[in-house]
This record gives sequence, structure tokens and C-alpha cells, in this order.
Amino acid sequence: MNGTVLKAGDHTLPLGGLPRLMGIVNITPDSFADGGRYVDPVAAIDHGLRLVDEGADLLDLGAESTRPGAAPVTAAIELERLLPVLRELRHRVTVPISVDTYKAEVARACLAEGATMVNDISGLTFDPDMAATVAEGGAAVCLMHTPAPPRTMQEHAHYGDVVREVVAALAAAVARAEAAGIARDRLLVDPGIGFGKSAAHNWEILRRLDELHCLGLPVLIGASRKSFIGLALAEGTGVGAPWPVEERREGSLGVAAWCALHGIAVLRVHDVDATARVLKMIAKLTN
Ligand code: HH2
Repeated sequence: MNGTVLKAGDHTLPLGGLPRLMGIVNITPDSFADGGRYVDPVAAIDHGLRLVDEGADLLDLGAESTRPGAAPVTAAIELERLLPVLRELRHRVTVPISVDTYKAEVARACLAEGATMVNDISGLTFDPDMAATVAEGGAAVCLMHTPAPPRTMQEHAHYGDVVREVVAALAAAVARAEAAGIARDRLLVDPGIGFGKSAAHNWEILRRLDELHCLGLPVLIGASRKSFIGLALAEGTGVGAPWPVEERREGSLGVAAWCALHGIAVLRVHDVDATARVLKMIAKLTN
């Protein structure tokens, strides 16, 4: 994938070397890893600025937790949380700002306020207006796989061959995007680690990352601090499983290193500083 770029609004982000880092800003009371820490707009803005200082190439603003079992929030609540943060950050950072939403109304309002990418966990399936909204806004879009909305997705964690089924679903999402007029250089695909998948499914997808490249599009992976990492860390330690979220940093970095060695274009991470340091070492080893 050397020589490829991601276009997001007027931004052009070169891809093809080591992964780009997408720093997570969760403006939520209940996100699984950092719920409540950045629900205050000032704290969220400071966090976004810090992530960019630490090396984030993109920011992903989210205002609705999509952890397993999470209840949806209204578009009005999402916008109430997102807009003050977006309005400030868009003038204070030069990196593209993505909004993590599956609601076209939220995406449209954020694109009008300076966001240039939509991170849609549903791969353009939950809201019939999303594909046109992204196309009209000239935005980039991350097409993620989930078999169902967060509240019920773990009931759908049943696959024959998880990688083949996820690839087929992502190919359908790409077709939806192209039919709506979204150019391929505005697309990312994401297998949706932890979304309607067991820990075994997540490891299977990660072991077989190379197969995701058959779509011919840059791949984003969001594994940071997820519970399958906490479960793996607990194995053989006698400590109750899974390890708590604040103890999953090294595990997340291990997975990030693996992704970097398997052609992943973008890593969606909480710990930008530490991940950037891991990538520096990998750059030395692979150049
Ligand atoms: N994971 C989460 C949210 N959005 N988007 C993409 N494209 N890929 C992911 O793996 C992904 C995502 C869940 O992580 P987080 O935002 O930290 O937690 P929460 O949903 O509880 O806010």
C-alpha cells in the first residue's frame, strides 16, 4: 500500500509506511477505558491537544460509548458533547478530526463545523442517510464491521470463518460507499475488534490481518485496552480475569507492534505517546 493516501476534506494523509495514529477523545461519562475523564469540554480539548503533541496524526471524537451492552444516546446529546470540543480543536490542531458516530444528523453537523472524517462503526448500515452525508461533505469514512448495535452485538458473536465473513461484510460496505459517490481514496476499512466478537474471534482476526488487505484499502485497527487483551494478560497469572483496563497498556502496545508489522494503515489508540515510541523502534528495525 506504499504511495496510498487518505483524503479527508482538504487533508491528504500519506499512508503506506508505519501506521498513522488516531488518538481517541471520548467525551462520554461511560466509555469502557476512560469514561468520565473527558466529559468536561475543557478536559476533552486539553486531551485532544495533548494527543496531537504526542504524535497523533488524526483525532477521533466520540460522544456515545459503543462498548458491549451500551445503550444509545440521542443525536442531541451527542452534539451537545461534541460541538464545543470540535469548535475549539478545529482551530488549534492541523490534523484531520474524525467524529465517531453512526448517526447522519450528528455527522452532518460535525462536518459543517470542521470535522473531515466520519468513523461509522456500522459501515454505513445503521442510518440510511449516512452514505450520502459523507459523500456530500467530501469526508473520509472508516467503514467498520459490527454484526449488530452495541446493546445486542455480543449475542451475534457466531461465525463459521470470522475473517471471511468480516471481509465479505466490509466488501459490501465498500460497495455501499462507492454507490453513494464516496471515492476510494476516502475509505478505510476496520474489522471491528470487540464488536460482536469473542476474544477468540479477535485473536483470529489479528493473526490473519494479512487477509484483510484483499480489499485493496487501508485497514484501521482499534484494539487499544480492549477486554480480550485483559483476558490474555490474566492467563496463567492467578490474578482474576480480565486484568483491569489501566493494566492493559503493555498488552495494547504488543498488539500495536504486531499490527505495524502487518501493514495496518491506522491504529486507533488511547496511549498515543507510548504507541509512537513503539513505532520508532519498529522504524529502526524495518528501514
Ligand atoms: N472501538 C471503539 C469505538 N469506536 N471505531 C473503530 N473504527 N474501531 C474500533 O475498534 C472502535 C471504534 C471502542 O473503544 P472506545 O471508543 O475507547 O470505547 P467506548 O466505545 O466505550 O467509548
